[in-house]
Amino acid sequence: MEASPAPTIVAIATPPGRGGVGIVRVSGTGIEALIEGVAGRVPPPRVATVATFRDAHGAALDQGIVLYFPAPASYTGESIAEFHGHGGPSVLRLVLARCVELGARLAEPGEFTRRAFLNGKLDLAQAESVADLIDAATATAARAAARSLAGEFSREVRALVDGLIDLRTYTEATLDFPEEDIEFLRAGDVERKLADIRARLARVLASARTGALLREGLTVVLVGEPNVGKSSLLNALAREEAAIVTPIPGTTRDPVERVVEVAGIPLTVVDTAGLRATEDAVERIGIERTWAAVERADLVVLLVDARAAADALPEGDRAILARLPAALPRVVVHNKADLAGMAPRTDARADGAATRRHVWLSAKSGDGVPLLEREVLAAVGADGPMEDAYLARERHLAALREAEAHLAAAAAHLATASPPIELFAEELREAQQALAAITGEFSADDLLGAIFGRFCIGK
Ligand SMILES: Nc1nc2c(ncn2[C@@H]2O[C@H](COP(=O)(O)OP(=O)(O)OP(=O)(O)O)[C@@H](O)[C@H]2O)c(=O)[nH]1
Ligand SMILES: [Mg+2]
Repeated sequence: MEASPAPTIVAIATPPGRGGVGIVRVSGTGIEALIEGVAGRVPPPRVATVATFRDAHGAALDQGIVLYFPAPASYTGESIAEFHGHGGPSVLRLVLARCVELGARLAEPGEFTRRAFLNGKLDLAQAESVADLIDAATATAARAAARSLAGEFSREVRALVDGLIDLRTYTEATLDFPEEDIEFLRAGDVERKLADIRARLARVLASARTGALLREGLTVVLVGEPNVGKSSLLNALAREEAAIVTPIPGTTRDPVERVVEVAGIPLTVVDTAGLRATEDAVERIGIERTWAAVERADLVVLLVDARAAADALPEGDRAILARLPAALPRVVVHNKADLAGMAPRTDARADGAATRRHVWLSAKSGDGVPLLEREVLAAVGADGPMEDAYLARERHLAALREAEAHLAAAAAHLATASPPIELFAEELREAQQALAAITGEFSADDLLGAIFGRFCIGK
């Protein structure tokens, strides 16, 4: 895809700081002279070979191992050399400088992986999963990224694309025989095939949605009137005394947050100032910050006192619920269940057209907190199996949703009395294009820049 041979690039591939081993990595065409310049000679392909790394005057810089992967059997598809030396920042910089002296230029973030993509070693979704694996916040997220890297997500997407190509080929043949088109579609079982593809797409989307949660995590904001136990609940979830707890209403002023892992998903839990009308200027600022925290919430937990009437929430709490953005998922926690003499439990209540989940628990003793964790995941649709999640990105979800919309439109065309075949075919084409963008078959340069620019250097 790139016209003239790309320049040789070099980077320190191990993290900055001191370590047992440090690696300088070089990729390009014709890098043999560079290897000779650093290590004295070119080692046999893929054999770890001990060498002394030397500067231009022959003085030793380090002693280590050199590895040579001739094109195309390498990570980037170009020839690669790796100099494994001692992991000190100064010595690695000397080896790096020697490579630059011998004609390499410093790699940009993600440039090795970008070349792997451009040379067809990885598709775009796999390339993205390289960065996601490195950045994975939890073990579950790392496993999901490894699955995407191994190509499981890409295979699913490609299977969908293949199904669509089949359907399009058939439909477009129909366009050549306009008189018989309806019969043609019926004979080809087009309706059932389309339904199959849509069902399959729905499954991929569900796995990808869970995967996006694994990658991005969720922000859960605790709100409620003063003294209901918000700070106690944060501490129970975080299993540490993160926020100050006192019997004095209005204790918390600044939001306090902790990241806790629930079922592999990183949850950022935010404890906030209790909501009430107040003359205290400091408390008022705290309350403003509570509402600011709500703006970035993926889910709100409203705490109420379990001793208040359970079926009708108190006026103040109903006002808080009414002020939350309508689409924001919420769970109501009836805290201090111990004082109300109630056992931990959950319940669902009608909330307009939707249902609202309620949990009775004791933040002080921790009884019932696991019930809340489960309800939080269910409220955002993250209670599905994690084993088949793909570590998807927002970009992938958007593409899958776009494809879903085009296929829904295609199905609607097909269901009419005389289906407009051209419009039907066009929807299929657009659905295919949206899906193909995931694996990078149609991708603009600026998209590639945005994706690879966020990688670490040396990857
Ligand atoms: N018995 C019992 N006491 C609780 C429970 N949860 C909180 N408390 C007590 O209730 C009081 C207030 O708790 P906090 O966690 O500070 O309440 P808050 O909602 O953060 O209060 P503000 O920061 O003032 O808005 C403290 O004395 C807690 O020990 C509970 O589940 N059971
Ligand atoms: Mg508090």
